[in-house]
Amino acid sequence: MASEMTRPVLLYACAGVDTAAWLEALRCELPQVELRVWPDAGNLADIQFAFVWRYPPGMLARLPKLRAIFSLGAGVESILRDPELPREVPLVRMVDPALAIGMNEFVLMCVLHYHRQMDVHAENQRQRTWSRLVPPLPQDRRVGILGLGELGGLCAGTLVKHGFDVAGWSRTARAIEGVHTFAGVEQLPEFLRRTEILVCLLPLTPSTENIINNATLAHLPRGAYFINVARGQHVVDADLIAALDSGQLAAATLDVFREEPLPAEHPFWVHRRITVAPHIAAITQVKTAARTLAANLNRCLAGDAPANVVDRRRGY
Ligand code: NDP
Ligand code: OXD
Repeated sequence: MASEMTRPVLLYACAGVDTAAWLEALRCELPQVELRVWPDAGNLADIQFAFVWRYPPGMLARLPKLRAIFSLGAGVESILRDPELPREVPLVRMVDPALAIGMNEFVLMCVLHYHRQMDVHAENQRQRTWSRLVPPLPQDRRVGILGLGELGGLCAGTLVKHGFDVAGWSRTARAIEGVHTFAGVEQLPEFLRRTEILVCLLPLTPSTENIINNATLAHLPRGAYFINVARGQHVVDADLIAALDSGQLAAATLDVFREEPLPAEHPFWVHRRITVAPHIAAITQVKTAARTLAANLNRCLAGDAPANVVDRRRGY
């Protein structure tokens, strides 16, 4: 094993997660690496790699020998907002099997919930109404996914396997077997017009912020459903509530919010047609993600470029 002097140093600077579990897993996956925990970082010039989530902005700019920044999460908009984010250092986002499994399960669960009209049955239960509704066949149910990347692409494929009529929208043209694909702003209205259950799985960028608003919601067929598992800033909250109150939307499941935790006074908590989940659609799990991080860091140590580097120009 390399001596203490020559061991590469990884700085751990993650907040809001189980740090003890992470440190144990990282020590196990990366025995050749010295692990330091912010703010107890020692000589900052020793640090070559950083693993971050909700870290203090400006911190990374103080690490002169930084070679790569690894994000604990898949969405990196908060890191990109750091005004002092080192420009030349690759920023790597989390692409991990457990995240994909979690998102796939959550989206499938929500789509099936609305497809089988469980929201209507819940309301009927409150009214003590026995009503045996006949759901459409899945091939007659049009589901649309905004974002066809690691997570959206997987969810689209799963919904196809369950027999749904699936479409997806991305920035550049994509081909996924069995999925009707649309790309670019000019094709967004056409995509929305055919979408009865809309799922948002876009990254948050200047082009996607506030994308769910009065104008876009108006393109959906009346009585559509909306599932947001991306970021709260994709949605104009007041427009979403107006669409639910007018019947343009039948119901929505929201896993992400502009402010998290969702403030106690926020109207989403008590809206009859909104289901709130506390940002749990897909959770970065220590067991698999530590291994993913280790594999990527080892690529760097072997002189290769890390996988899943964020394109700073695109913003994701
Ligand atoms: P990817 O980067 O793999 O995919 C992003 C997709 O969005 C791509 O298909 C991309 O298009 C498309 N896209 C980006 N910008 C635009 C645009 N302006 N117009 C149209 N399409 C666009 O991301 P992931 O699938 O890994 O993750 C998506 C998001 O999910 C994350 O950014 C994060 O915010 C959220 N997330 C939420 C979690 C939760 O628990 N709720 C957990 C994990 C992630 P193209 O294919 O052309 O590049
Ligand atoms: C993520 C998230 O981006 O947890 O990974 O939302």
